[in-house]
Amino acid sequence: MTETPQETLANLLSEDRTFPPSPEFTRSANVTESAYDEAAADRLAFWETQARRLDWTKEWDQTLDWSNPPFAKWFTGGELNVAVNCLDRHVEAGLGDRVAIHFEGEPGDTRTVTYAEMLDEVKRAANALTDLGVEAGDRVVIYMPMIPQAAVAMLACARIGAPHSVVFGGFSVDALSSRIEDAGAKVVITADGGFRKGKASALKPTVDAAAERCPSIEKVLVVRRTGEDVEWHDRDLWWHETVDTASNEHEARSFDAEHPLFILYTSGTTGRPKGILHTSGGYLTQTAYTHHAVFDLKPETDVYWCAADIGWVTGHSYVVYGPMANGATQVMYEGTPDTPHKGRIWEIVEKYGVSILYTAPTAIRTYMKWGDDIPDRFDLSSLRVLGSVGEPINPEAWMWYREHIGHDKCPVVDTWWQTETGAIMVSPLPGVTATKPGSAQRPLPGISVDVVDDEGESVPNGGGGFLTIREPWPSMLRTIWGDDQRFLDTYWSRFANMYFAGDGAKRDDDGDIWLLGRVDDVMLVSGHNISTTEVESALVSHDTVAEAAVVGATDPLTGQGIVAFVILRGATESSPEHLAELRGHVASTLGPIAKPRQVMVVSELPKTRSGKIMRRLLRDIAEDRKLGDVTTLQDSSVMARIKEGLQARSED
Ligand code: 6R9
Repeated sequence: MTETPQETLANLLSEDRTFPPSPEFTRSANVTESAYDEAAADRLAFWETQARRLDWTKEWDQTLDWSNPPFAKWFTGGELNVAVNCLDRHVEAGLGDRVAIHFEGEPGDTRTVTYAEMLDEVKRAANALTDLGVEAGDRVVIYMPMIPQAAVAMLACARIGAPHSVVFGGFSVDALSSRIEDAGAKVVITADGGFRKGKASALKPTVDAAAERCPSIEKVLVVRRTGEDVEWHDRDLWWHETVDTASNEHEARSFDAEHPLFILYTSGTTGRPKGILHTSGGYLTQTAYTHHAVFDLKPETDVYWCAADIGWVTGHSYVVYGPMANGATQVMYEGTPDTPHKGRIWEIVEKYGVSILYTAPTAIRTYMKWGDDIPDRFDLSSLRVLGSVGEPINPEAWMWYREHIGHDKCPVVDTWWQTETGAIMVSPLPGVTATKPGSAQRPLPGISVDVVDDEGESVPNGGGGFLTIREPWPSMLRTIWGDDQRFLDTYWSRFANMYFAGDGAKRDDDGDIWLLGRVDDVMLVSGHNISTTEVESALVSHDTVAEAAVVGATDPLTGQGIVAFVILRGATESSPEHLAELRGHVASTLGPIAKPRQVMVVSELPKTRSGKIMRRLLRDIAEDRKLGDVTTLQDSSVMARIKEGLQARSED
């Protein structure tokens, strides 16, 4: 067989629209072009400057200890308390009356929590946890709805140095108990339930079942949210009887910069979950800096809203730690975006005058599908920065976000990062970058990201390859909990001296970075490596398509054939002519090599809690195999419904 020379990853999509920031935005921007120069001149000095945003009780001796790579230590010898940095220091600075959280419950109940109130509750919760026997180093699992007590619980753990592990409230008994077990958690903090899709959705029964299986659990602390009946066991305590009655005096002790702050389990879209370990000083430095730089937060005037669940890393870094370290005022919403109507998100933006909105492409595509007329009904003029995270954002969705939500005046920042990176790594800076629809563009100041080929050599502009990180960064994962070897194998073995993120990427002619999806999902068609992202973006750029997911299915002729699953805009049925048109549209946008072999219309796609499409499950369908592990699906019944729908249609 002859080896055909092969690009690492094909570069098929080209985009020439750019949107520079307005001169007014640039004039008052938190960060300017000089940040890149400053960081390039001396990366470690740059991060030291950023670390000084925080209050340290003991100065560090060394900025970075990289003597035992890839096990990094940042700000060694330094000491701080993360919760004090998020709360006490703002209150001490006279900002106790500033709103920390505008809480909006799904049923319409609201609560305003100031920084002083937040601090008071965190101190009580810290005392309560200590009374339950939780000591520094002990692990606490948090399994809660999106209510202020979730943030209180996380900060109370941080305050006493007990690493938390937040498990997404939609996960099953299996997923919850395997995480409790792996972390060896002593206490679970939960709620009776939360409100979703217009009704109470119970959480406590899942914890009850998990606690039966997990002997490490000594106590379960339960917030009363829905008021529904719950079963009660000896290990259970009500939050309102325990935390509300605890003392609000609590002296916080300082912890080493490398003290574990949290473990967050990620399965990505494949495999056994990995407990990603983050520590204190470096993590808080980078989340605080990036939140300041990428969202241009003006804490006195902005109302910030990151619409992510706390069970996702985005909820850790950009709901709790980054924003609170910066003294932000934010919105927290408990429920689903279509309850009680499809304008709920925009109604909340209007109600609180949200100025910075951070959400995921999957949500943006859903709002697009629901129709432009919905956001048009609300006053969105308070918005000034829009962010995206979680997946590559298709140029079509990016433009819609810019036009229909940002009314052409808000910079859109597409932020690339991972649970493992802890904080944003690649993103435009809103006052500096001329943005391009669909591109995450440049590594942030102080971050060395590269796109390399198979051999680990940087690809030239116009080339595609693997996204890697060349230098350690403050908020990097420190290891996989309890499994250093897996940490080495997973992230540091593919290329020498580089962290490999698992994502494909390309550089355009200007050197800007475009993310192309997980390399595990890359399709090999007639000797070309084709990214799922580009084909999906081509499909979504057709007027009739709201969402698309493509997979490579074994094909006797081409190696793999591209099979596309599409959700239509405003229709559930298609015709053979329409499907042919979609295939032709991809071929004419990207070239004949990317033409899907087959297009199937579906009404839903299998997604994780953060909206990532689980393509391996779709591959199972495309290749007609038994379904693999579905434990991290946001909605585990969706696969059955997709299969039924496809069957019904093919029987027509
Ligand atoms: C923050 C978060 C990480 C994976 C990552 C990549 C994808 C996230 C992205 C993006 C393209 C972006 N991803 N942001 N892809 N553009 N702006 O999502 O963390 O849940 O660990 O997922 O998400 O594939 O490797 P996590």
